[in-house]
Amino acid sequence: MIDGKKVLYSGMQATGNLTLGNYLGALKNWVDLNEEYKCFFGVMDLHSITIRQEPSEFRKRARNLIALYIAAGLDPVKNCLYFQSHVPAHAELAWILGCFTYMGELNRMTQFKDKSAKHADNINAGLYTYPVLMAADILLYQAEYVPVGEDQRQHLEITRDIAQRFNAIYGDVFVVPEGFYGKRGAKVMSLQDPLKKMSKSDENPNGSIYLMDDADAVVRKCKRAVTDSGNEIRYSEDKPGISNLLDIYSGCTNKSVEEAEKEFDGKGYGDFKLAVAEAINSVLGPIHMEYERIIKDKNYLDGIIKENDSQAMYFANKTLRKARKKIGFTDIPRKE
Ligand code: ATP
Ligand code: LTN
Repeated sequence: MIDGKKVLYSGMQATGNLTLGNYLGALKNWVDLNEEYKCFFGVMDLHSITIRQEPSEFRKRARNLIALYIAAGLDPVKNCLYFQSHVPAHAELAWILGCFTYMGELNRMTQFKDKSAKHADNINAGLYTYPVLMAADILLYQAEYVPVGEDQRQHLEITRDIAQRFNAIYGDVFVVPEGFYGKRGAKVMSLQDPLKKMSKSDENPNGSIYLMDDADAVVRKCKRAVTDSGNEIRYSEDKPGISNLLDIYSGCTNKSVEEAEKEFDGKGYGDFKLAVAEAINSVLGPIHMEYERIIKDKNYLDGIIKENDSQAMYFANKTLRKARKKIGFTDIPRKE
C-alpha cells in the first residue's frame, strides 16, 4: 500500500511505434485503473535492448513513450511514469532473482522461442533472462496487480513462482502479484494475418494500426484488412478476420461485441470496415492532439521525468535493501 492505495505495476518496451494492440490490450486498461491504484508505469528500456536498437532512434522513442503515456490519459502526478534504466535497482534485483530461477523454467517461455526464431542472428542471454528482469520490475514495487495483455501471462506466472520461492526461504519479502487481464482487446490480431498478434515490430506495416497513424492511413489499412469469405458480420472462430475487427470496434466504442453484431446485421464488409476505421480515429484523434502539446513542452516533460525517477528510486531501493539484508549481504556503509 502506498498512500492508502494498492500498488499496480506495468510497462512497455520502447521498441517501436505503439500499436492499437498496445493501446487496447494495455494502455486503455491502465487509464481505467490509474485513479484507483498507486500505479508505476515504466518505459522498459532495459528490456528493449534484448533486440538491437539504433541509439538516436531509441533515445527519442523512449522519451516519446512517456509523452504518449500522459497523452493517453495517465496522470503523471498521481502515478509514477519513469524509465526503467534510470533506476539501477532493477538490474541489481534481476541478478539476485536470477539465482532463484531455474533454466528449466526459462526454457519453457514461449516469448523466448518466438523472439529467438525472429532474431536468429542475435539470440542473446538477455533475451533468455528477460522474464527475470520483468520479475524484478514488479517485485521491487511490491505490486499487487499487473495489468498486461494475454501474451504476458507466462511471465506473470514465473514472477509469482520466483516471489514465492524467495519468500519461502527468507520470509515475506515480496508481495506475490496477480496478473490483470482486460476482457476486451486482450489480444488484438494483425490486420493482415488475423492468426498472429498485432505487434509493433511486425515487418508488414499494413498489419498494424500505429497510435500515431493519421486518419487516412487508418482508413486505408482497415479497408485492406484481410477478412474471410462470406458476408456475415458475426464473431466466430472460423472468421478470425471479422472477429478481430469486431473486437477492435468493441474496444474503441465500449460497445459489446453482441451490440456491434446487431448494429451491422445485414450490412456488408465494406461498410463495417469504414465504421471500424471511424471508431479507431475517434480514439486516436484526441491522443494525437494531447501528445503534440506535451512533446513540445520540454520543461514540463523534463520536470515530470525528474520527479518520477526519484520517486521510483525511493520505493525500489526500499525493497532492494530488504532483500539484500535477508540474503545476508554485508551492509553498504552510508556516506556521511
Ligand atoms: P514487440 O512487438 O516489440 O514484442 P509488443 O507490441 O508485443 O512488442 P510490448 O512492449 O511487448 O509490445 O507490450 C506492451 C503491452 O502491450 C503488453 O502489456 C502487451 O501484453 C500488450 N500488447 C502488445 N501487443 C498486443 C496485442 N496485439 N493485443 C493486446 N495487447 C498487446
Ligand atoms: N514484457 C512486457 C513489458 C514489461 C512489463 C514489465 C510489463 C517489462 N517489465 C513489468 C509489466 C510489468 C511486455 O509487455 N512485453
